Parts: sequence; structure tokens; C-alpha cells
Amino acid sequence: MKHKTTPLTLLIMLSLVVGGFVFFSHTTSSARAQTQTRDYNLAAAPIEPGQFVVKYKLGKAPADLQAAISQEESNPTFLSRIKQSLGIKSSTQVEYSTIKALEDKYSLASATAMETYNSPTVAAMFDNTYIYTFSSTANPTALLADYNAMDAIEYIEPNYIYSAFKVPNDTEYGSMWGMKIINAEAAWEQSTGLATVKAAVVDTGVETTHSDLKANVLKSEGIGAGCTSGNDTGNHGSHVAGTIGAVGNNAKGVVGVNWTVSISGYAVLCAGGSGSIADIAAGINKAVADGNKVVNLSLGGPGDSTTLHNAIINAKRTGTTVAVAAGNCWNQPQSGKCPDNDPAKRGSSDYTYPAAYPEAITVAATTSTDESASFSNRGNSVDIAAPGYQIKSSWPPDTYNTISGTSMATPHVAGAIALLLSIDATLTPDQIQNALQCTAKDLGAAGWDTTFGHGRLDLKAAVDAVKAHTIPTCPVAGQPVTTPIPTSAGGTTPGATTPAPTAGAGVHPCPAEAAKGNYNCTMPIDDNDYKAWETEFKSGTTTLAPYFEYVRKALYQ
Ligand SMILES: [Ca+2]
Ligand SMILES: [Ca+2]
Ligand SMILES: [Ca+2]
Repeated sequence: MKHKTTPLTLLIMLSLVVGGFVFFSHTTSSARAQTQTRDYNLAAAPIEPGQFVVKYKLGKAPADLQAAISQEESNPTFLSRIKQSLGIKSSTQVEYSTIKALEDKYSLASATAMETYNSPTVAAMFDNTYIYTFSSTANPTALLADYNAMDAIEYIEPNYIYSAFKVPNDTEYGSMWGMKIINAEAAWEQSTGLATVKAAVVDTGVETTHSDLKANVLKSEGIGAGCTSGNDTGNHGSHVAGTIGAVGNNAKGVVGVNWTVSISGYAVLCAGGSGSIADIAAGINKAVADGNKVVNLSLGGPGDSTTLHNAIINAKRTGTTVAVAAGNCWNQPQSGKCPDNDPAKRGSSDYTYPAAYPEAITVAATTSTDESASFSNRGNSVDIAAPGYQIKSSWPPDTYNTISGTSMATPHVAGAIALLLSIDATLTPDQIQNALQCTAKDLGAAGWDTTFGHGRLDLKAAVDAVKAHTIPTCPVAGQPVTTPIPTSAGGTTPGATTPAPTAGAGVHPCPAEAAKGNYNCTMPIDDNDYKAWETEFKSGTTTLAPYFEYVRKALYQ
């Protein structure tokens, strides 16, 4: 009883005299409690075997304790002389022997002080900090608990292994916002693709000699009327191919969703960027016959084709996953590229083919701020969205270009399909579709919607689901596309309308509005831009240069 009350009495006395000390002491023990409950996540975090970083409190490192003990012995105080005579160890001796006992228990092999590089600030932070290497068989959980139980310890932690978050060194990568927004960097930690995965670009052909493509391109085969092999007559296919698999980390140009992959071009759109459904179906069939497990179709039209539909059905039955573009005619006036005279059908993926076919993954386009690109078709057949506004990729001859369209969104998804297959070659088209769309980032109205489908591609989440064998399912939404229901007419579109020019403000609403994909600040690229610039020019609020571009295109295009 006396043994217990004496320290308590002493503590009360001390607190009366030096309250600050008691408060400080309380804070210290609270901080230590936090240290002890720290979650080291040893189950998941990779660590260097047997290695720990240890920081001792000021004056509590073993060398400090040893020096203090020597000092005690050479110049003992009255109290320490009494303790010595009674054979009682000083608190310093107890601390030192506890540390030494742990070093023996876990077989300390080496202790290296952290280098402070003659920097006072580094030294202030890393004084008393050591890298300890124990026997590699030391149980890290027990070791951490034992060390944390010592008052001398400021902190101890395993020497965790971190990996570089993979960022390729391709020179144009900085402007490739699409790869960043789909979390490609994190996905690339798991896989950057495999040459054994074959992906087909059924399009205008692929420039097989492009220096940023050729290592990943098997061939470009002329299939359609007017098409030749080995080249790209329309540039479009080479841009698509670059998003799927421009050579990554080669210190050059752009990077594909796959740094390594085997792309085959099937040239079918060789009449000014157009081709027949028979030729397109032939291209798909040849791609399937060649063993491609991914087919990219950044093309379409308003004609519902059984031939094309059957080619897609066959592809899926054969285990080939087909990604198709939703179309670029939302809110667009009737034109050669948006021929349907019914605006409701023109802007609907349900009346655009092959977008409407349920066997394909239908891809809408998003902007760098995760909004719907102004031109991106909407409808019940939209499954997923992906970056499709101002996308930089490879372009003949051996150069690069930044263009927009659901054509550019689709190869992000086709590339994702190839990347998933590099992780698991046995994935079925349905598994792939679920892995992509059910992990997508929900945008717009909660859950599936006609603008974004299930949401914007999240490559990292899809890769994780495949890697962990936890591919989710998500409700099949929308109308069966055999009985399509058009979405609202392509007139006014909440959230994606051409913004009204800021009348009288004298300032074009850039870049905030342009970033939404509604129109382009520097160069009109679609009718929304033209209309907006013209209106502003008339009101006297716009600068002249973009209006001249509008006039130039009107006159010469
Ligand atoms: Ca590259
Ligand atoms: Ca669909
Ligand atoms: Ca949504």
C-alpha cells in the first residue's frame, strides 16, 4: 500500500509545484498511445524483410544512454551512489538494458544512422533516426509491439517498399489528360499491356511505319473498296490506334492505354473516310478470323444493318469484345456527317449503328472536366463514357494531332479491353463489359443514364476488379435497342447547351465554358463554336481571329 501511495503523493506534490510538467507528461503518454495503435497495414504493405526505421527521443538513443551511464559511473550523484550501493539500476541503465535485450531477441544485424547531409533542417528532423536490420525471420508485429512499449522510442515503422507511380516518359504525355482522368497511371502499375493481346482497328487503316506505332502494329490490311494495305488513307485509324496502343515509355510522342499490344488495322473506310457496311462487316469478320479479341469501331451511320449486326454478334460469340462509338450528332444540325433529318434520331445512339447494337459496348465522349462532350450522342444504348474531347494521338505521316469525337472515346475503352486481357486472357466479352462499366465513375444523374451510360471509364478500378477476380455486375439499363426509344430532341440539352455569349461583358466565357466541351476558345471546330462566335461577333464582344476562322471555313470548306 505504501509502495503505491508514495508515487501518487509525489505526483500530486509535483503537480502543485510544476503543473506544466504534469501536463507535458500527460501529452507524451497520449502521443505514445497513438503510436502504439498505429495501423502498420502489414498484411498489404510490402516491406524490406527485417528492416525498420527507428527514431529515439532526444537523449534516448542507445549511444546517448550509454554516455549517460558512463557519466553516472564516473561522476555519480548522491542518489546514484545510494542506488549503486543497494544494487538498484538507474532508470537510464534499465532503459539501456531493455533496448539491448530487444536487439538480442530479434537478432539486430546492423544499425545505420540516417544521413543528414550537413543540413540543419534534415538533422533536426532525422536526429536519432536509424535503419535497423534485424534477422529477416523477425516477426514484424511482435517486434513493433515490443519497441513501441519502450518510452525511449519516438516512432518505429517497417521499411516499407514504395513503387514509382508509373508515368511514361513520352514527350507529349503532359497534354494527354484522357489517360490521367481514367486513372491509367495507377492501372499501369498492374499492367502496361502484352504483345500477345491482339486488337483490331476497323477504320481507315493504320500507318504501320509511324515511329510511335510500328512496334505495336502487326499490319494494316486493305479490305474495303479503294483501300490499300500498310497505310492509312484517312488518318482517323492511326489516331484511334495510338490511343489503344501507341508505344509507351519510348521517350517519344504519345502513349496508348497499352504501352505494348498487337494492333492490326483493317482498312474499310477508304472513300473520304467512309465505307460500306459490307466492307465494314468484312473487316470485322477478318479481324475475328485473325484472332483479335478486341475490335474498335469508331464509325457508324443511321442505317440499321443486319449484315453489320451479324458481324458484331459473331464477334461476341467468338469471344471478341467490340467497342463502338455512340456518334457525334447530339445537338448538331443536319449535315453530311449527321444525315438523319429527324433531330431526335440524329442525336440518339439508339438510331445510330452499330452504336445501337446491344452486343457492342457503346461509348459516349466526355471532356477533361468530366462533362458530356457537346456532340456526344445520347440514348438507351450508351453503356460507358470515356475521354473524347481534344484528344492527342498519332497521325500520319509520323506526327500527332489533337481531335475530338466519340471516335476518340471508343479507343480508350478498346484499349482498356486489351489491357484487361493482358491481365486475364480468358475474360469473356460479358465479363469485360461488366468490369469496365460497373466500375466506371458515375456522372450526371445518379446511376446509369442516357448521357454517360454507367459512367466514365476508370481504368484502375476495372483492372483491380479483374485482378482480384471480383468483377461486379450492374443493372442492365436502358431500352432494349431492338425497340429504341429516342431521347429528347436534339434542340435544348440541359447541361450541354451552347452557352449564351456573355452579352456586354466583353469577355468570351473561356476557358471555363470551353472546358465543358461546349465550344472551343481558339479555333471553332463545330457548329456550336461557329454559332457562339458569330453571335458574339455581332454583339461586338468577341475578338476577331476566331470569327475570321469561321468565315474561312464557311468559304473554303
Ligand atoms: Ca510514345
Ligand atoms: Ca450498348
Ligand atoms: Ca450517371
